[in-house]
Amino acid sequence: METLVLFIIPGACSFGSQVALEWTKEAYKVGITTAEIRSSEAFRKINPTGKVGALKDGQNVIGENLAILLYLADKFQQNDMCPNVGTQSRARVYQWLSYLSSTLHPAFGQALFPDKFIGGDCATEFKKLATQKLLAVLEYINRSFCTSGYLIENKPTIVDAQAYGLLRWGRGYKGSTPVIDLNKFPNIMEFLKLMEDNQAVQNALAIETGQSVNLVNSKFAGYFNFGS
Ligand SMILES: N[C@@H](CCC(=O)N[C@@H](CS)C(=O)NCC(=O)O)C(=O)O
Repeated sequence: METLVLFIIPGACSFGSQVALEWTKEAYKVGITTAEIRSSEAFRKINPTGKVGALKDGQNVIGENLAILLYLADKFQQNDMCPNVGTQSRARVYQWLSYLSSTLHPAFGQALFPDKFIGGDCATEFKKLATQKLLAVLEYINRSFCTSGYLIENKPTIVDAQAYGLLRWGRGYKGSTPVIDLNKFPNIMEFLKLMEDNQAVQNALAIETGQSVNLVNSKFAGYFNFGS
């Protein structure tokens, strides 16, 4: 079997898919993309939108993190990263993955990068409204955790992996000044810490930042060489 390859940007929404790959216990590589790579013909064959995450599994190529997470959960279901099909918990997985992708991700995008949406005099007002919307979304998430501290079950699922990758932006996107005060959301702060106790999350963070020498129980098989 060809080694799985996940294409990412450090600090981006591809993080949840990285954590899920760790949970598969299958050998995998990570391709750290640049804008140039993402606009190349070769990459567009893997994900025509030019975005990360994007997964290559032999002849199968998958774009959209929601789809990658479910693909991995289905293919490697023995690894217990997702509740069984037909259960209430599995339905919650669909619900949450959809909410994270359709609502939380764009809410951060609009609050963090208002100038991608509007210029001139309206930009300040847009940023204010976008930040209010983000706060409302975070309030909802903050009150949605189970007593376990996770979103679905008493152990982390692919939903928690994806939620972590996005919610960490509340601390500041890639080291920038935070656009909101995360202290207003104590359950989210606890959740981020809880996830950081997870070995797969620690491994994925190290791989994302190019520090893959300190991995524990990981099947990471190295960085994908775009020149080959
Ligand atoms: N709906 C997509 C969103 C993907 C997306 O927007 N990815 C961003 C990173 S968070 C990206 O690839 N940005 C790079 C670019 O636009 O060039 C998903 O959840 O997979």
